[in-house]
Amino acid sequence: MKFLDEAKVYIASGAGGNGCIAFRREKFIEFGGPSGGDGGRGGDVEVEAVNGLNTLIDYRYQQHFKAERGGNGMGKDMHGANGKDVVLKVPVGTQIYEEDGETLLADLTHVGERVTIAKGGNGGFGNAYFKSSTNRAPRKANPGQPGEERTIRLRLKLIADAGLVGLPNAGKSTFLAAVSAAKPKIADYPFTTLHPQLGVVRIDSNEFVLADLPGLIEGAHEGVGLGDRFLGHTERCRVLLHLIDGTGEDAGRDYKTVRGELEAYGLGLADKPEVVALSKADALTPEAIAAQTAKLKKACKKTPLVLSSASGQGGPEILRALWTVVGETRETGVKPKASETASLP
Ligand SMILES: Nc1nc2c(ncn2[C@@H]2O[C@H](COP(=O)(O)OP(=O)(O)OP(=O)(O)O)[C@@H](O)[C@H]2O)c(=O)[nH]1
Ligand SMILES: [Mg+2]
Repeated sequence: MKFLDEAKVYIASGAGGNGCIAFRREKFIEFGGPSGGDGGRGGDVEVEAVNGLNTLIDYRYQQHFKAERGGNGMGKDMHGANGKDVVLKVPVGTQIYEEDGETLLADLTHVGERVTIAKGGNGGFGNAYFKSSTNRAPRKANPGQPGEERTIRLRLKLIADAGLVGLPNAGKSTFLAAVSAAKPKIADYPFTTLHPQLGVVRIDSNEFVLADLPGLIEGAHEGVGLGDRFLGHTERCRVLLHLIDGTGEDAGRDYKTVRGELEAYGLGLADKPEVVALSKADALTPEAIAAQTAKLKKACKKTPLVLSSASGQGGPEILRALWTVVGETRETGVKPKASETASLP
């Protein structure tokens, strides 16, 4: 399935049906009186978060959604039918913005959450409504009210508990593949991963969701490489797993490059709890591991874990370290802060 995390959609709710002017005319019924029914209500446009979706790709192909118009009222006191609602199904984690891309209208974070973003117009009253003791034959009916039209932007921010960051080729996808059932593309060239991918990880009978993200390079915040647009997906993560390729020249420098990008992105990414690990340990001699670990320790000011996705070394320790943070925030119910200021390009 193709991945798309931003979409612009035009929506319109249904107009209300018109009220009707009619009089009851029947043999032997002298003063039948007004009998024009009311118009039906126009359909709403709603957005619902559903299970089993993880992309907004559907909204690349269909970008216009119109709810049905309410039916007009009719004679014999017949009420017009209400217009059908339109429901846009989106993945959990979708935020709805105004057209400007800055004003947040809604943030759908649970399955089944639904918001109405355009209300249908009310139907007009038929002349039966206007009858009174002084006006027994009103020739008046209301037109239905118009629906709302607007353009909205949908922006998906995946809901993962932990996010993988690092330079391209650091072994992020390999780690995700090793610890979950996800099958990300893995290859020894940079930017193998072009969009985020999720995997469910199990450790000591606990479960959490880990997201693999495209690699970051120096200048990503200015658009170099794939830029930092996918970093938005880590905004909701509770913890980041930062992998540094042990076979690189200087693990400390590589660490700082990625940290620099996290800081440049802002929105609190740099303040999130972080687990740091030196990857590809199986390809290194013990001396090289010691040297790289020392450099890394100096840069990140804590002792990095050592990982080899090939041999499995260090995997469980990393997952436990991640779970310590994820489990804690889950218990205390601390919700990762969803940014309200993020803007679409
Ligand atoms: N020897 C060894 N090689 C590894 C290990 N982990 C990853 N690699 C290799 O490193 C290369 C890059 O791995 P990926 O998992 O695609 O790296 P990535 O960080 O996802 O890279 P991008 O998606 O491009 O950002 C692949 O050729 C992997 O086989 C490891 O633990 N040991
Ligand atoms: Mg990858």
